[in-house]
Amino acid sequence: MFQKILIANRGEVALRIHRACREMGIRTVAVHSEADANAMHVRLADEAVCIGPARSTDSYLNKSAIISAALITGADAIHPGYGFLSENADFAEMVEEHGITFIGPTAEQMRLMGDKITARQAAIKAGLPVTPGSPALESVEHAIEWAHKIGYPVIVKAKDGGGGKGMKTAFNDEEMREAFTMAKAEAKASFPSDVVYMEKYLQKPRHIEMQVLADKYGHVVHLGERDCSIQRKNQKVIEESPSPALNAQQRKEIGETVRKAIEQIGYTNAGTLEFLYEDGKFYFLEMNTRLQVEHPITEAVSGIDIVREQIRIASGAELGYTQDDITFSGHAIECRINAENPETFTPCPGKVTEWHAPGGLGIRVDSEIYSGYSIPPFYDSMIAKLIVSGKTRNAALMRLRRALEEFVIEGVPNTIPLHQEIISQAEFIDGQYNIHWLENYMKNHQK
Ligand code: MV4
Repeated sequence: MFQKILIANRGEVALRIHRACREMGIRTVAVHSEADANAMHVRLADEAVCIGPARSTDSYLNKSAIISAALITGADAIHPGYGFLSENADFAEMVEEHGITFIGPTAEQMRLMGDKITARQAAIKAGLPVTPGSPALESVEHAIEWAHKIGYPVIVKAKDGGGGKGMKTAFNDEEMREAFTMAKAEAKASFPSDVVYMEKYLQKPRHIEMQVLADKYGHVVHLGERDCSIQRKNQKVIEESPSPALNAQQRKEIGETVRKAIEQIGYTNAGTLEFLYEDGKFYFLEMNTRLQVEHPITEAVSGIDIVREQIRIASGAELGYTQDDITFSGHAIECRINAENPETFTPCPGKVTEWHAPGGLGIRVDSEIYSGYSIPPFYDSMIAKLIVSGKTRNAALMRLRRALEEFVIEGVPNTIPLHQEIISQAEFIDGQYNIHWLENYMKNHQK
């Protein structure tokens, strides 16, 4: 097992990784920018190294500074967390070339599953269901030809797209001409490649993702699903597990399909397969080859410490259990609490003058914030994750209502009132929502 792990991240996820290390008897090295000298992740770690100026590109994205910090402190592994370098195959490769273990999949697996087109091909080969789709589109005429084959509506996507950029829907030939031209132009402006392709457009899907763990000996388990449909502008707002849309039989089926696919692909460590779900059917979208923000709801219902498992797997340990050993119990919901202006949703950094996190049975708060902490303006606006669990969805909901009421955050505007509003809506309470629900709701309830 590792003696010392360098945590190549900041914020709550750096704390999350530190906590797993501590419980495993592993020492930790924090890295930080000049703006983060007073951050909680720096205070908790056994050692800390300043890796550069405030801007992420100069610090948390600075590969050689991070690897140098690991070499100087004698760390034998690096955990990248999420965001920053977590899905950067070149970084993973560099880390390994320096004799340090990268806690995650191999660079090769990251490249295969990180590229949308190759991931889609690998998914099809491994038996995962996907939306009907086209090859790369050469011209408007070619696009229209494919749209007729697939049947309207369709969605044109950039090969290298992300965050919804370069995506255009078309419901007929006229719209197709514009969608193709616009998607291609947006792709050219924003991504390395202006290659676009199309898929059948699903109009009211849910976003459901499956968590997997795989060791280096071909053992794979799934840890059930997370429903992440409550989102706006491609940012998840609330996630829950299990999904209110699935029954036990459907969960078992998609779980087994995913487990076999991961086995066939030969992927290792923790990963998440994203699907759209509509009318009882799943469609693979893409894979995240990292730990995810919303992993705690899976931990709550499966009882498995995902970060601990990532570290064990990376060190060469066997999973030591099979799918039949995993049981799911209860229901968990996570609210992402961001420091942002409630009207414009722009980040609002500043000093947190009062901080009191809720507690009690079934409550988990993952946050780097303390009373008197100044949130720097350079990074993501998420300041806390509130995770509640209960025996049933309704019990979790009642507990969530109570916990949001108990939460005290003063000094910075934040999204607690938004969460309170969402969870009081009939559609949310009934679990009747899709990926468009929150944006539609907000459009219709502007103050
Ligand atoms: C889709 C889709 C409907 N049909 N593909 C948006 C982000 C990108 N990762 C994939 N996205 C979508 N792909 C087909 N064939 C709808 C979306 C989509 C979406 C997906 C997941 C979560 C939020 C979303 C918000 C808008 C659109």
